[in-house]
Amino acid sequence: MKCLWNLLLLTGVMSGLVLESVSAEPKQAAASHHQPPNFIVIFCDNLGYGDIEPFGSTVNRTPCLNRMAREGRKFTHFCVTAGVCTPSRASIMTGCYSQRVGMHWNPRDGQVLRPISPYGLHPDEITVAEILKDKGYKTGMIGKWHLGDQPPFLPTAQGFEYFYGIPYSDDMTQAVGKRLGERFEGNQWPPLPVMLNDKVIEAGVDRNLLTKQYTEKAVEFIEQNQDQPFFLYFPQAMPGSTQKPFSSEAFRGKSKNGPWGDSIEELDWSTGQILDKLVELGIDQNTLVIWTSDNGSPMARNMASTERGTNNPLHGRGYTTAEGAFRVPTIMWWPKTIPAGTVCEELTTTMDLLPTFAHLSKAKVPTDRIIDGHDIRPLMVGKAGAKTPYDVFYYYAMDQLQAVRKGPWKLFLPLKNFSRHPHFKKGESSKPLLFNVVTDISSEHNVAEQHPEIVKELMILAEKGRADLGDTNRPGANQRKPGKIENPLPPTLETTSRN
Ligand SMILES: [Ca+2]
Repeated sequence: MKCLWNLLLLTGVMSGLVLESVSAEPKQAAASHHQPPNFIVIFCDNLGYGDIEPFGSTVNRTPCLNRMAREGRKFTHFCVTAGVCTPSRASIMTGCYSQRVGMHWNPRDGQVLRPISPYGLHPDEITVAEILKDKGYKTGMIGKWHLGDQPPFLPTAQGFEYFYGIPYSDDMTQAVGKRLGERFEGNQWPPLPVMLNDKVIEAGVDRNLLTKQYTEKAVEFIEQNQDQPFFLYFPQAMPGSTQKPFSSEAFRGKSKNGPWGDSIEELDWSTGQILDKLVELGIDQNTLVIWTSDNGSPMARNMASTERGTNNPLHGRGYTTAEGAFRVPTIMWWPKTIPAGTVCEELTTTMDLLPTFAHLSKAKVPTDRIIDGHDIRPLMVGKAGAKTPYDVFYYYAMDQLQAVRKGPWKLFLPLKNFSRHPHFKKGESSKPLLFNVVTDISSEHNVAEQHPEIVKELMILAEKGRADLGDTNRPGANQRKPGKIENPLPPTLETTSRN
């Protein structure tokens, strides 16, 4: 018996050795002809435009992302739809503005969901995961969800067959909740819950290990599903919203940029693990990997510093409607399909993933509702002369429309008041500011007076946006509602085991 096992093992090892070098090609060829592509979306948290080397960082070392950019395509005008987490994530999942799906603000939480919120992404919304699952994809999500921590709103209720991660932001710990007290019902917040599917499996997690553990789970998911089409949504927790981002021992204290740099260098390592695994399994030529961030970095008080991330050379901090908040560093990688070492400078957004993935997998884009994103396949593959599909793009802060972009022009609208603005202080009323965000990368030159006709055109487009998506104290004609439940319970080991 023992001999037989040894023989089997030996044969296995030998055939593995022999086949390793040649097995990649047949699998690639078979996959590309018969199977729709796999999708992997790596979505970092609060990582700024200037935080990685392909986008100009000189302090954070990112060799794997450099390679990804060398072998793939950089998108330099790729936008999210909000300067903060929850609304930005609602868009990448639904292909819609967060104002469309009611995830831009709610009376209990404000602009990002807090633990035990009765609100979440409405179960009737169709996520990209649901579209792909219906086409036979294996769908998995690893990391930070932040679209509702109650059972009807969890990833497993929104199209993901597998979920490993934290249902909200990793800075919403029990200790932080205790300090908040009554605010956001902070005193009820449980220890940070790690969930497997719809159950809490760990309460109070060591955040230093998040990137490492998430990466191991991601590699496992890819290995397990290598023979079928899969969609892996991988929203990383780091660098995130804490003062000092977390990293494992191998990275802690190793960068030239403190905890922020350490966490970014670990994210870079994590990306390398994923790309290497795809190549090793011979499925790289049938897998589209998109690497991006959910919004710009908050940046230190001294904006020349990089210790809390940087959006330079773009203007402004995360959490606002600045270019630095909305434009995120993006790389797309799909060997032999996406042209290596190229750059797309056309406006594209996270809302485009749903329609584009639907087309690539031959699924249908929902037609019973408005979807704001577009099919950007021509821009992805570098088709000659391909242009942005956007006639207009809106920059909202919660329910307030603050800016509008058309072509190279971004107009900040005149506002009587606002809670936060990238160009004006609280208490000031803002005047129209017009920037050419293509030629004036740092939004330094207001040319509103030189181009009154463009200001006028953008004001008309703003009014169109307000009528559709709403504005302060004014509902839009085509807004849908968020999900809401009665009596939400804290996600704990006890409550979720009762489900
Ligand atoms: Ca964020």
